[in-house]
Amino acid sequence: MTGGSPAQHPRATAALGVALGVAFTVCFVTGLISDLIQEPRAWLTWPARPRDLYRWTQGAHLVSGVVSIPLLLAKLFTVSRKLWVWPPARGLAHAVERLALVPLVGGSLLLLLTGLLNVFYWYPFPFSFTTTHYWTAWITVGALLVHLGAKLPVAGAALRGPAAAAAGGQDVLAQDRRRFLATVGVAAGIVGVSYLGSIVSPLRALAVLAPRRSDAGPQGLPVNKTADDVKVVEAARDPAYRLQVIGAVDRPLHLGLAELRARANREADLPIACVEGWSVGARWRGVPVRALLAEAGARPFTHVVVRSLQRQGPYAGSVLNRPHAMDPDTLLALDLNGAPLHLDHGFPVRLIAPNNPGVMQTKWVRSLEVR
Ligand SMILES: Nc1nc2c(c(=O)[nH]1)N[C@H]1C(S)=C(S)[C@@H](COP(=O)(O)O)O[C@H]1N2
Ligand SMILES: [Mo]
Repeated sequence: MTGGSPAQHPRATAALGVALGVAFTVCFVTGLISDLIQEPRAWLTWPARPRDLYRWTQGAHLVSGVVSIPLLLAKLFTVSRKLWVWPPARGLAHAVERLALVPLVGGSLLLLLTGLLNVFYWYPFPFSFTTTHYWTAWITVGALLVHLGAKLPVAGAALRGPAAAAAGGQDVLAQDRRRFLATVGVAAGIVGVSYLGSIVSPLRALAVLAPRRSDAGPQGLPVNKTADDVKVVEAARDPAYRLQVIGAVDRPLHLGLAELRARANREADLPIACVEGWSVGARWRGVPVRALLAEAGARPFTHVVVRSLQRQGPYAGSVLNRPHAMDPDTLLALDLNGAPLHLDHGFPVRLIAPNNPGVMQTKWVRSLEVR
């Protein structure tokens, strides 16, 4: 019916389509979650518990994304002959369906490529990664809905229909097709497990395809941005450093390192979950933000703005919503894994909170402003 290789059969296309549909849905939803919670929204309060929820959603984002790469390439292969049929459209509905393939295929490839480059810290594009990735996702999902509307009945029929006609030759073809799908499945599995290794610490040794090990770096944690990268070395080492607790408070605080250390009475095991493809748990010791707010006499507030000694860049600050600010394990950390915080991990103090995106775990904290 389709000619070409036995893999280029509607049944293979449909099976890959189902797998891709699941992977894309997981990837889209987990991506949206990450985007939504990085800005405070009136209608959504991201909770501070469970502690590892964000870590799991972003692990799912990463794994569903990388698994989609072999699935998508295989699916494009199964339909490659059909993409160039002539005439290009048999009517208006068919034309719409085929036009939607442009944003669908283009968008999918762009999403997977930019995501993968992000994991490898390579930004060869002149445009912003997050904005491009975000809007491409919406365009791709829109095109995917059109595609599903057109193809769901076809795919259903292909999956339900007889695997092969009774003729012996057809059996061989069906076998070839199954072998092809199994190979794609194994490839997707290897890629997925490998990236799972950069999220789940016990599987670390399996992270062979991931660009970095989650335990590389000072004090057993990776460093994306060093103090030198963002020019905070001098300010962080300045003996005149004071942490400011300001805003809607009765008694603003200005605390030096020794005063902070005297208040560092809480330990917590909390992960850093970076969207750029790794996450790792660590033991932190520091001053509970809640205790600082109480000491400063914080008035009723909705959020706390955290600012870094780093003056520029998208991660020079973050916002703690109320549940995060009030969680007893939300700390300004001074120690990491039993030793004083390394300069590149945010010395003199860094924010660490449960179920908080890595990008919001601000390093080199200069002030907390209660709002
Ligand atoms: N001031 C500041 N804090 C920051 C960042 C930064 O660039 N500047 N990077 C964030 C990101 S993206 C992550 S994942 C965590 C851990 O980053 P690290 O590996 O650079 O320590 O710190 C966060 N805190
Ligand atoms: Mo990150």
